[in-house]
Amino acid sequence: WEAAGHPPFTRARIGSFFQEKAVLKNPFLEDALLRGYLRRHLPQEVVFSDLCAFGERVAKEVDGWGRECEVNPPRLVHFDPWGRRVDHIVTSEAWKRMKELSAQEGLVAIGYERAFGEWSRVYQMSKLYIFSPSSGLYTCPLAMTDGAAKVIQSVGVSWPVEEAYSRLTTRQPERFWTSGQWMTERQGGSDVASGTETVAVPQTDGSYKLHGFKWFTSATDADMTLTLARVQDRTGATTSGSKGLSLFYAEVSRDEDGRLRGIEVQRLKDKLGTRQMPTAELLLDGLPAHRLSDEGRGVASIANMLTITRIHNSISAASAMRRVLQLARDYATRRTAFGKLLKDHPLHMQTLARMEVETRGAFLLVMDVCRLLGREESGIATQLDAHLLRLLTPVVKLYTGKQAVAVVSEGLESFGGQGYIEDTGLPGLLRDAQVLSIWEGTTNVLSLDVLRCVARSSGMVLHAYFTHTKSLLAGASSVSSLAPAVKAVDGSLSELEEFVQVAATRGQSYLELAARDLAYSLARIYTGALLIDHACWKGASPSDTYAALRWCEQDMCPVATKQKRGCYDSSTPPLDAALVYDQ
Ligand code: UCC
Ligand code: FAD
Repeated sequence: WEAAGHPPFTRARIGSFFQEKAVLKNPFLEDALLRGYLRRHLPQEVVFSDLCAFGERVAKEVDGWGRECEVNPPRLVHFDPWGRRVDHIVTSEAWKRMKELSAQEGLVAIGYERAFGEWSRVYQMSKLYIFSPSSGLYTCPLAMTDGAAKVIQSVGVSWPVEEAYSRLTTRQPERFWTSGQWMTERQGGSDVASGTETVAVPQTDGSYKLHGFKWFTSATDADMTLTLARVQDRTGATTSGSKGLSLFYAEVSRDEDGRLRGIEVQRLKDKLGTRQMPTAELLLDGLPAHRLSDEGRGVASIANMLTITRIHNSISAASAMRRVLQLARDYATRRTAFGKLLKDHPLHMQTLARMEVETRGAFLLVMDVCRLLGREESGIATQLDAHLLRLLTPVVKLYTGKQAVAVVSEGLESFGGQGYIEDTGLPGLLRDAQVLSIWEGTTNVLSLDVLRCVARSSGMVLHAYFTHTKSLLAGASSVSSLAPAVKAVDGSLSELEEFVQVAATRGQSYLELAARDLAYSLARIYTGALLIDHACWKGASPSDTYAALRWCEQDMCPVATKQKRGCYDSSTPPLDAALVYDQ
């Protein structure tokens, strides 16, 4: 080596080729469907310029903060140097900047200012959709904050929650509050009615002190929370089950010595993802609180929060799919394999196109639910709208939560090995997607919620579903390019109607076994109709038509397919159990 004239010491020669990374461009300008949807429904210049400017900020500035939240996760300091218990959750500067930004940009406020009437929620959620994958999971506290504001609005904005409402919905960063949502205890997150042990001890001034243990509390640096507890009577007894649960409002505050009032932070959770955000176990030891619901109406009252947070969850799911696609399609213009760019390999494009179809479907489904929410909040919802909103909220949450994992996982593969490399930021997208089907109601629990709302409405929600889906299809009857898609949705809808009729004659266990497939069928058929409807709009593009046709090629009514195979018959559960526990 030295004889060849090289110096004795030199840097390693590692070659001259370095792959260019995928570049995040303005997520608003990069999203043809989002812009098309807004051009169709909310074509205000002020909305476009706000979303465009925000998109630019997200790409240039905020995305970096999101990354900082990931690499600098929160930590818990239990004691001060002198041994006093302080329970400080130390968060990154970037996390704090997210709070300021959220207020300034009106990410909660827009939904309550209602400057765009029935379309205000669509506007708000479009902004969150652009923000979500860059937000360092700040969309989680925002979801709960929005949900808390909604609950307060529904119980009445008066003492003791007047001030809280104004802080949750303000655009002033120094006044802005976030809220927690403490429902889960060790015995049960899904079965809240059986799992809640927390008791509320009445105080002489009409307030309460809460004693209990909350097993999962996210974004625990919040300023306030809504939570569930059982009111103790004079003898200290409580009512068990759902009828014993009431809804409480509590502020998270500190005493003169800097100690949390009535709360000990047991520990922070060590999580697969969502690491940017603190999730804690909390001992409530005399937390001062006010009852917001009538006694025993806790679950029904917090249901308003669940509607909002489940819609936020769906926005995050659609947005994670969109983000990985935006990056993947950019990467495909930069990476060469077998002599040509990835974008010039038809099989690679087919893979991305399939992801695109899923993403478009998810987007239209969630935006339609936002549209319905907006109509309800503007006081113009028909009975049909109200039924659809109730039915489609669990449907959109469970469907998009699951699809996000599949699409983001496929998206990671489209970067090859780099998709698996931590500091590209890509693996975090997959980790964070995995939670979307767990919190705010798991897939099965929400499928059962669908059954319950069908039963409690005596089938009216399904009637609304069939009526509206048919009306969406009717608008496309004369569009020949969409005929195969219309035929497919129409056929699936008939199969679904048939299933419903047969299932109604069977017992509850039959229905429960079919619940997940039923929810998937509801999601796929309705989404097919939405894609068709969007493709019929006069401003639609050929890609809108193509996406509708592609979506409708899949089995849109799995519940009918599986019913024909006898999958829900009483012989199935023992076979399933035997298979699972086969030794
Ligand atoms: O996970 C959580 C926070 C995570 C962080 C936030 C992320 C947000 C997204 C961010 C994106 C980045 S908080 C924990 C969430 N936990 C859950 O979602 C619980 C899942 N379990 C269920 O949903 C169950 O179905 C329960 C708890 C609702 C079942 O309780 P009950 O008491 O057994 O249910 P009932 O008896 O069916 O319902 C009691 C009342 C009824 O009203 P009435 O008495 O008037 O008939 C129901 O109609 O509550 C009403 N109700 C509802 N109303 C129940 N569910 C609903 C609903 N979904 N909508 C409207
Ligand atoms: P379980 O209820 O024990 O469910 C276990 C499994 O059983 C699931 O697959 C479920 O689908 C299935 N299952 C349950 N019942 C049925 C049934 N009847 N039929 C068929 N299948 C069923 N909670 C809060 O209150 N506040 C928070 O801020 C919060 N933050 C969270 C943050 C993270 C990162 C995570 C992971 C969770 C958080 N949670 C929070 C808790 C979350 O809401 C619960 O974990 C979730 O609701 C599930 O409850 P569980 O963990 O008790 O599961």
